[in-house]
Amino acid sequence: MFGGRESDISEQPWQAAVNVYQARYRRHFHRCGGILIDSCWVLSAAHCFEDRDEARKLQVVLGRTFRKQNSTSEQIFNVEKYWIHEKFDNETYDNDIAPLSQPQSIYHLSWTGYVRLWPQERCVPDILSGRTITTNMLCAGDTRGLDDACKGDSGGPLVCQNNNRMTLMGVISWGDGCGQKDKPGVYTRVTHYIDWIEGKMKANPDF
Ligand code: 4AZ
Repeated sequence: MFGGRESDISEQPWQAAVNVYQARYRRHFHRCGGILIDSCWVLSAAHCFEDRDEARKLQVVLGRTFRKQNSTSEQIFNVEKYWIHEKFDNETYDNDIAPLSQPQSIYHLSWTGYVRLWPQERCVPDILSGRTITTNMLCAGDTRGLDDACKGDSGGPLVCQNNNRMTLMGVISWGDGCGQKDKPGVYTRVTHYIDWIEGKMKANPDF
């Protein structure tokens, strides 16, 4: 994260961390963020799993406020299976979304940046070093360059308060550096994937 303020996990209970086991060091390492969206389902970003890690090496941690600090409220789950979006494009990060199933039984970085959604007309390649921006992406940031997502946050949530409910709008995906003035972070536009995610969940009802 860049800027932001510290927030306790009880304020953002859907925040998850995804860790990967590294045999060489015989322990898990933080890979990405994640979002608990249903009792056995966590959403993350597809680019977090580009090297096609085996699902059994993945671990999801819920209930932890600090990535490297155990907490009495934490729950650690194994991952049974995960799905990288079929159309994930590893050049542009289009369709950067991946649901993980059966978190059952690390690290959590919870923060509340005051980032705002950027109008789509300002979410253009010009402000992001010419990189492609597709309609499956949305920009959010703080125009002063104070608060932003950064390395290790990918897969984590962008939530908005809507009619008194917190609504998941984005999955942290990429950016041109972190916390630069007038440069927003780029997020996967979750509303474009509701049917796709529900399809995965319905096709795998045992989770
Ligand atoms: C990253 O490397 C990353 N400022 C995520 C978000 C942003 C930059 C980098 C946005 O995971």
